[in-house]
Amino acid sequence: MMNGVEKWKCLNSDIYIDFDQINDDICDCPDGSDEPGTHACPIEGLTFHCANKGHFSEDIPRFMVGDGVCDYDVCCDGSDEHMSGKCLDKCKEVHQQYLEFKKEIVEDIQKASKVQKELIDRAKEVKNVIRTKLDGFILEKQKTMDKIPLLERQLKAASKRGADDLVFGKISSFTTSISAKITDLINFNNENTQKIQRLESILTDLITNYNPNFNDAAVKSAVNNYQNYLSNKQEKTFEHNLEEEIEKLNEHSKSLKLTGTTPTLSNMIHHYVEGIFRFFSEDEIVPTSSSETLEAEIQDAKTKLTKLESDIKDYKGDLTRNYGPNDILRAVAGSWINSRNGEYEYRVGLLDSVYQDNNHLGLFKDFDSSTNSLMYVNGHRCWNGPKRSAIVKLICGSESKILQVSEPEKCEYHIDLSTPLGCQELTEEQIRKKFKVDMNLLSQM
Ligand code: MAN
Repeated sequence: MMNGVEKWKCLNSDIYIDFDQINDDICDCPDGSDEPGTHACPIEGLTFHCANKGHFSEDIPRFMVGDGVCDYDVCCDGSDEHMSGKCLDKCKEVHQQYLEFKKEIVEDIQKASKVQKELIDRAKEVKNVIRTKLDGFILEKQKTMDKIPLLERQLKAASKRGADDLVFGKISSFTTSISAKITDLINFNNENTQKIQRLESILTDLITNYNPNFNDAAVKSAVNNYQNYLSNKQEKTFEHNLEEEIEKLNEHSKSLKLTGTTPTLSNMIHHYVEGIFRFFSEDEIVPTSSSETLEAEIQDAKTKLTKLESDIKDYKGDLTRNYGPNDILRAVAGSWINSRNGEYEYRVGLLDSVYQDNNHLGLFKDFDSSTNSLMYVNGHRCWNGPKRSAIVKLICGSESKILQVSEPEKCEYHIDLSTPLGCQELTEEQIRKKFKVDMNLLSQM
């Protein structure tokens, strides 16, 4: 009250103004508090309050007030243009649009959450398979690690015994010499057989052609004896495969180890003393295979170990990788979503690769929870530029489809993918933020 007249006091100063100076489009208070409904006071940070009865109230920037535009998306009651009275209150209609939008979005989320539950179950199974495989690899690695030193000790023992311990090493020179002598003997026998045949043929000629009228006692005696010889002669042939037998003996001796030595006194002492040491030694190793076999087994075990170590590293890495909430992305590995966008055909392989026609845009690297996006890197190199890469943003939708593709930087692709994977429960506040008023549906002003 000033001089008996009711006045209005500026909020942050002692200036008093008349009530009709409020919102009269003239800035009277330095803090702008007399013009909350106009943009007469260009003071940053001050907003205009739209009550939006029947919908949600909003504080809007002052520059939107009195600019001749009905900002129904934020100020559905039209109070931003109250000076001109140009904008009617449309809050009822706007709120109806909002309710329909909310219903649709909630239904989508409910549908998606059903799909998600199934995917999460599948993802758990996939993860369990990986865990089981990893456990198997770890066990196998331990077994292989234990096996290698045993094989190495066997190999050492086998090499110590060496080739000298093989029967073959001891007898091969003798068997070779016997084999040569037998061959000589066979040849000698063959020659003698031929000589006998020759003599028999001479005598056969004699007994056939002699003249019995010549009373030659020596001839008669020879003829009689030879005839006796022929009637008592037994036909025998000497069947043998001695060369083959010798060869078999050689082969067999290659796999035999010497178990005994000539029982001289010194050999016997050596044998028993060694036996006593062996009895007390835990390290006694009896090789079960030849050195060559053991070497091959060690090599195989080492190769297996390297492979197991790399598998374990990969599987452990996989288990710690970000596959989204509840590991859900594991369940969709290998799914592809294709779509033509502009001049190119885009193919998005979840947890795999992204292609633009035949251009490789990147290999899946990681999931970025903060942007709900799959990150793909290391694609084909861009001409005179970096390697191609892609960010696939998951957007809530009941169907899986590519919504849009853009290339904000050369060879860096942004793909919006609608999928149930992108859905999550939303608060009223989040739904409101997503809501856009469809001006075309509002009744004519
Ligand atoms: C191709 C496409 C484009 C890209 C150019 C770069 O035409 O991959 O997206 O921008 O190569 O040279």
